[in-house]
Amino acid sequence: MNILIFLCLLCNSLILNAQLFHQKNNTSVEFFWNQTTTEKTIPQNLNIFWFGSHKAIIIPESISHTPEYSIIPWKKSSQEISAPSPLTGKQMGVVQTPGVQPLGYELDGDIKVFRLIAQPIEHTIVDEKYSTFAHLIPNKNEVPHEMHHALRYQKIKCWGYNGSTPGPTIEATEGDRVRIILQNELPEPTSIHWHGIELPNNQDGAAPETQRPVMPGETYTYEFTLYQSGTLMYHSGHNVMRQDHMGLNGTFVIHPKQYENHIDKDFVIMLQQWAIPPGSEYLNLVTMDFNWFTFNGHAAPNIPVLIVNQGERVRLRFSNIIMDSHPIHIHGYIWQEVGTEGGPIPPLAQIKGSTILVPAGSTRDVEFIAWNPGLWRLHCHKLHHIINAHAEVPMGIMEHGSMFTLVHVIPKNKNEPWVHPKQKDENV
Ligand SMILES: [Cu+2]
Repeated sequence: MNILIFLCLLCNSLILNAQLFHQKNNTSVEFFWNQTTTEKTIPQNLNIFWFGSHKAIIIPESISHTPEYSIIPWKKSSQEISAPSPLTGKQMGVVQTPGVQPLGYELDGDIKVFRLIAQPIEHTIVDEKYSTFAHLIPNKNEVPHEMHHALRYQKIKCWGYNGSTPGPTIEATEGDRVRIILQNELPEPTSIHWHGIELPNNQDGAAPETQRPVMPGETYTYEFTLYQSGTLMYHSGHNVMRQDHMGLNGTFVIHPKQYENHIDKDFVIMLQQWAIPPGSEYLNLVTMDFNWFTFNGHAAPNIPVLIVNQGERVRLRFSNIIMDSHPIHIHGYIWQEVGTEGGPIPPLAQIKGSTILVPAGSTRDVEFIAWNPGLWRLHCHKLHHIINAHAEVPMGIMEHGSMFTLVHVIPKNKNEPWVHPKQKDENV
């Protein structure tokens, strides 16, 4: 497969939707253009031509992302990328971010010190080799496989923190003093904005308004005290459209001073979306036609199943920094909206539902008691968001993809008949 990128000589931008993905011979090529395939003939040995209103130059993919040619370099070829900070993988809190390594901290006196390395990463969104939930589905329920759209493999060249996108969840407690040391291994300047956090202006990470951007190779230190609690976020505060879409975001959980130990399972799910031209590992950053949607950087069927025991109190924290809203729905339960990025919602104001809309730039926390055993779907209810690469799938029976996973509520006693909690009350 010979993938080429088109660079417009007039508007000086990459024509990212126009991607050659198959070269039949020297002169006839197929283009993917606004989700339709057209065939064009290009004179041999000519690498400049008109494509619609764009005068385009064809650059082979092998050199299109090198510093000499690229407008959007993913990584400088000479760049050294560090291994994730040794604090990565160190579980020191109580929340789980399935699919993302936890992040521990060091103590400097009373200050909790976290380390984030912003860096180019190669990240696998979905790997056709395995499914996290196929083994849970009874064989007798399977539709003949030939009727299915096949699973597929999708890797992306993107940016992340400490080797992952989203970056690791930062977990601290109201009243803590935190220090976050950012190391920039990106090919361009960056900063981190602490989204929703009430802090001094010079710690807000809005470069260049409140700080000089952190140049490639530089390290920068943020330090502030946490005066609030809730599910908050962090993301790039410089060249935001590109850097956030490239994957530079994460969740920042601040527990209340009086820790709520009534929560048995506390999960963070960060919502992300990507536009990936067919056959490519590079992101299209200039379209709003997203075709991959992920929970914690993974698409179904690779999103970890959330495993809880019957009777446990479960909290799900959804965080969403990117540009679309996602209505996340659960089967078999009515949950309660208990928090936003503004903190806990007073009990009398909590709304019940089975779907929670998570707007762009917001977080939503829901809670439920896992009374109902079984396999329950948890997914976005924008239906294009539960299909992988929806622009190119054939309309067969399509495997669920993108923002789709299961909550597996393990029964206390497998042989017990199903009982609704209200029924139990009636029997008392
Ligand atoms: Cu969605």
